[in-house]
Amino acid sequence: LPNGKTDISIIGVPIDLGADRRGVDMGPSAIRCAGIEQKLEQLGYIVHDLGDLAVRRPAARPEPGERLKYVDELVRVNGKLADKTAEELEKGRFPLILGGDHSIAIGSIKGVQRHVPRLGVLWFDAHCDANTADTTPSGNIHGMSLAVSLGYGSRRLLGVGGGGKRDPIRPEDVVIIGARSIDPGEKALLRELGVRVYTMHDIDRRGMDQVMEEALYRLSSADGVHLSFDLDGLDPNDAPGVGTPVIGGVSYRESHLAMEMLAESGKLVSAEFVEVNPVLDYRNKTAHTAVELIGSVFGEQIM
Ligand code: Z70
Ligand code: MN
Ligand code: MN
Ligand code: MN
Repeated sequence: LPNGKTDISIIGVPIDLGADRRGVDMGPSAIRCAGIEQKLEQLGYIVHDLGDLAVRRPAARPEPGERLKYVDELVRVNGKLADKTAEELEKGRFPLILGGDHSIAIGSIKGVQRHVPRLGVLWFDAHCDANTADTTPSGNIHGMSLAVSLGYGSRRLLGVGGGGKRDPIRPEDVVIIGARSIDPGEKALLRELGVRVYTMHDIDRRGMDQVMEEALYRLSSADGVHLSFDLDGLDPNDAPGVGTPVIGGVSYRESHLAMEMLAESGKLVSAEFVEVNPVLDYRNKTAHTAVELIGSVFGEQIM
């Protein structure tokens, strides 16, 4: 059991404003339909489904060229998520957050940081989400969440969850796995900070087992690890229901191995699964895959 806990709190965040594309707001429903509660109960956990955070849909579309689209509502919802995440940890429960787009990592990580002074982050993604308002090609805040957690980005986003009171995540406590679509500004920032990015090149060359072994070794200096799992890290053949499919991704098998190794590490304190888009899916396949991966994260083994 991760961190010896027996109770899991599911928090849904049905938001797509950070992606500025409809569909991922239905991610929490899709993952519930795919049987997350039954899966976790079969594994022996006590599951508390807290339902979904309330999200308001702004009536106005962003101006063309806007660099922080829907920032007001995203700041508000992420503040609520930080509080809720911290509250569940306070009760001794494991927070399992269902997105929603990847901007929700801003709030979840801030909330976990209140309880884990030196938090490590395992960021599984085709992208690096390390843009700022100055480098973003899209204005979409889901492409900025990791930068914010590292202490880079707009004042508004950095202030989520009483931002200033906690140090940002240290660059040496972050690993990215599965990257294959990185913008020039992201590359520059990640290189400057020395964040370890395990690209598809590394996975093909060395195998997922070696990559994960090294990644977990790097994270072992942290007090605990937060898993931020963007389903688009997987190959689109295995996970077609995502907002931004990128060819040449991590396989179903490799991703399971990664989650099994993460479970064995015993370092996990919190997790989120994001960017599931049932509108683009085939028979809820991506949400079912998410549930299988969550099983592995919580200790499910083949035998
Ligand atoms: C691009 C941007 C992104 C997810 C797309 C894409 C970011 N780097 N993240 N899908 N999950 O607009 O910043
Ligand atoms: Mn992402
Ligand atoms: Mn992504
Ligand atoms: Mn499994």
